[in-house]
Amino acid sequence: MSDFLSTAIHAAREAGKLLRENFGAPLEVSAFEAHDIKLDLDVRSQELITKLILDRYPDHAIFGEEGIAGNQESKYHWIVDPIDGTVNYFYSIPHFCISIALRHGEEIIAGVIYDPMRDELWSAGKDADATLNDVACYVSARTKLSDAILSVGFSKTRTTITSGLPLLEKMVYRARKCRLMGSAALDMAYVASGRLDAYIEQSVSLWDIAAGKIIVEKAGGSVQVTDHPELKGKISVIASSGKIDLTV
Ligand code: LIP
Repeated sequence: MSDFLSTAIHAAREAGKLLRENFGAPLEVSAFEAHDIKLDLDVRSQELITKLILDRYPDHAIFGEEGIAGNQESKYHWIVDPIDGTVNYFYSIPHFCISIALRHGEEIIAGVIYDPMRDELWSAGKDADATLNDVACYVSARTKLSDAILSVGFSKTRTTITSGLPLLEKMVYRARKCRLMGSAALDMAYVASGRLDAYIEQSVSLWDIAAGKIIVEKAGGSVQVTDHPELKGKISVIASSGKIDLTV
């Protein structure tokens, strides 16, 4: 395993310990928004991940949900979501994760997603297969939308909820089931493990999906990422097994 991957795995597991220790405890809230919550713990988790990565690679850059650090001129950028599923975490819903990806130039070359509550760790690299807890994982083999289970995300604003509802309405009649689970990265990890057939969200950030992209692709799936037409810096994502027709 590359040292990049082992560094990301170590950092994700250490941040996972921090999140487990604080799960269910009173939390410091930095911001309450209509459809989002920011926690002080988001910052503490990213600070821990940043320290562990930059201690190993002092000349690299960190680009995370809670800010940037390190040498931003570096070709190596670590893309970090220190708690993906922060609202779930705040409400003591045990469905959240840490997502860490490494991008070299424009290419994502390593990805790690860690669910500390179930102790499930997905990883993949340019020269490493997609694995769940060190066992190879693959996207689902289902080929019919009527047999599929999909996750649809609505992100954090009225704009994205309004644009997401018609998509959900279309899919909920055609798929076996649709889910809204609140963690983009875990949704992508579940696609890579065949638990979900697809995950669709029209406005997420790079840190939500960077690790999931390489993990899904190395598990045999496909990930389409496009710039959001209206929201600057936001992206739309369709991660799927690549075996079902979603264009209904
Ligand atoms: C979350 C995403 C989720 C989206 C939420 C939020 P966060 O990321 O994983 O898919 O629907 O609005 O953006 O903010 O918990 O890291």
